[in-house]
Amino acid sequence: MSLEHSQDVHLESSDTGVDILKIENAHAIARMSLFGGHVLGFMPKHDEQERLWLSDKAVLDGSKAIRGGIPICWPWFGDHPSQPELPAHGYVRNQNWQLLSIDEADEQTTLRLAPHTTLNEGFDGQAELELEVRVGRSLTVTLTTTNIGDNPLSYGAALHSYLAAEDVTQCVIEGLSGDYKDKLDSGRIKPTPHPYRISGEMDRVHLTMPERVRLQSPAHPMQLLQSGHDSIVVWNPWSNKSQQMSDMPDNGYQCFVCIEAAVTQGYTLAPKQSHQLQQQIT
Ligand code: TA6
Repeated sequence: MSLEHSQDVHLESSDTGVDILKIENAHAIARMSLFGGHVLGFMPKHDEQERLWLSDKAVLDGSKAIRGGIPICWPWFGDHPSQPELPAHGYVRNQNWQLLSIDEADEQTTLRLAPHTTLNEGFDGQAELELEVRVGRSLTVTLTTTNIGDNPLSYGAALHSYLAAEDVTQCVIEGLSGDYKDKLDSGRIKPTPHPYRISGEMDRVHLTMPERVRLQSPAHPMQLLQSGHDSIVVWNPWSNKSQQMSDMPDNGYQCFVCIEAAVTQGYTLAPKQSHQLQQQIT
């Protein structure tokens, strides 16, 4: 189905140079930007609680990645492993995506999108990339990478979800265990804290792959189900870093925590093989 014939999906605005789609059905309201293939918001109708945080200083003119929502990090996570001058988190969040299809069913509205190109400096793989966004009582985001070349390819990725919180210090993360790499302490390996509270800057790569993680908060506990990941990243910039980011309010750190389904250790695809990275937010 095309946008012109859709009941659930409409072009809400494009006056900032970025096409914003509004998706509404009986279960939820969501918004996404075609720039970056970027989910901006998801609000179930049963509790009318927004699940994603979007910076009110986010740049929505296509000149830089959008701060908040669910940035798509691909084909690397974080800094490029050998070319640190290249953009962090790869390049597909910084380009226009094409809406491939819309499917409208009783339970959910499903959009499929693809980036303008998967080729750019820093990655020599021949890949197809597709994003599926399912809006229903839950939000399910699936990033599928397919190796269409004749050689193996390795890549990294993340669904860099900014989860909304009224007061992040009132939140507790449940479901993580084992060790994590502390990116704020030269990648030192440390044990997961219990209870897992957010009380300062954190940038952690948890090396376990729990399917289910919960973000307990007074307003609206969230359940995160993920698959295809090799790690879960937990990030909050806290106050100093928030003040240093022009697209982040000074107190922005109080209103979100990133809990990301990620491929941070590298995943290798044989020719013609596909891999799916998925996160469901309820
Ligand atoms: O996912 C955590 C992280 O890698 C942090 O190191 C921090 O850089 C964050 O991503 C945000 O990155 P961005 O490039 O979107 O500002």
